[in-house]
Amino acid sequence: MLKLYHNDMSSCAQKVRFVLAEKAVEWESEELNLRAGDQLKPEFLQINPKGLVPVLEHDGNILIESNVIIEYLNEVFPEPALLPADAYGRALARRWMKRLDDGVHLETIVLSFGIAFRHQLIATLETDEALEHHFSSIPDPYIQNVQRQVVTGGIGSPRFEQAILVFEKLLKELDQELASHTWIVGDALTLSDIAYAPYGTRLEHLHLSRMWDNKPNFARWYEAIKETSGYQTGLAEWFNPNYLPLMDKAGNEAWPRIAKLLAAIDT
Ligand SMILES: N[C@@H](CCC(=O)N[C@@H](CS)C(=O)NCC(=O)O)C(=O)O
Repeated sequence: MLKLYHNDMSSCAQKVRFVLAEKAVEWESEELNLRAGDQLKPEFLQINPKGLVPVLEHDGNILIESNVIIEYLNEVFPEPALLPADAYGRALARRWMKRLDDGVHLETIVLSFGIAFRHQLIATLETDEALEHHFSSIPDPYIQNVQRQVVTGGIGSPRFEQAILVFEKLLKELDQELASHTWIVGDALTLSDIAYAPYGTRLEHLHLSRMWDNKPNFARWYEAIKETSGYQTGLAEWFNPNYLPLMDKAGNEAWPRIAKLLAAIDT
């Protein structure tokens, strides 16, 4: 039995659903409402004390961490292979995936909450006390810290600047990498492409695809990955129509500040 605890718009859950779709495996869905705090309820904290999705349950074993989960799925369901046949290729794919855990994902939280999700939290929780209660119930101190800064300060928060810097550097490097091959580590789709797809998507949903107007190779890669059936089944079919207009509108409003930050990086 394969059961996924997930959320429709969660970037880490998106990559797991993408892999499940590529592998054409059946799975049972247990969806959590993250804005309602389902992930912080005692019954879920018993499953993942970090209070985060995705969680995969397979034959009685619990797995957390999306990159670990997709590697596991790739081993347990070997067809189609989603890592290169050679050890060096696999090392390259893992290096790119590690980078997500080393900071990119945290910066995505900064962008998403700083631009858009803060509005949902502020509207739902209403008072400073309720917001503080929300922050202090987040088990991971890093996430607690970034949420506190950017939910409160929004795009004016100094923490926001760092996120733009990290993404601009990442997109430039990916653009360079993709100049010489179709996918991130060669000419076949791998877990590294699948792991990065949700981050391009998050930027697009936040009206930030303008960040790759000057990065043609990344733009080509992103359009190609959106065409895959795994993307359609694992991501697009789950997009939440209640989130998209807010993300788009708030992202559009944030653009002048972001454009200024980007111009400062380039000079
Ligand atoms: N490193 C973890 C990160 C998981 C994570 O941050 N999950 C987010 C959704 S993408 C979450 O559950 N957030 C809960 C919240 O927003 O409170 C992974 O790769 O699985």
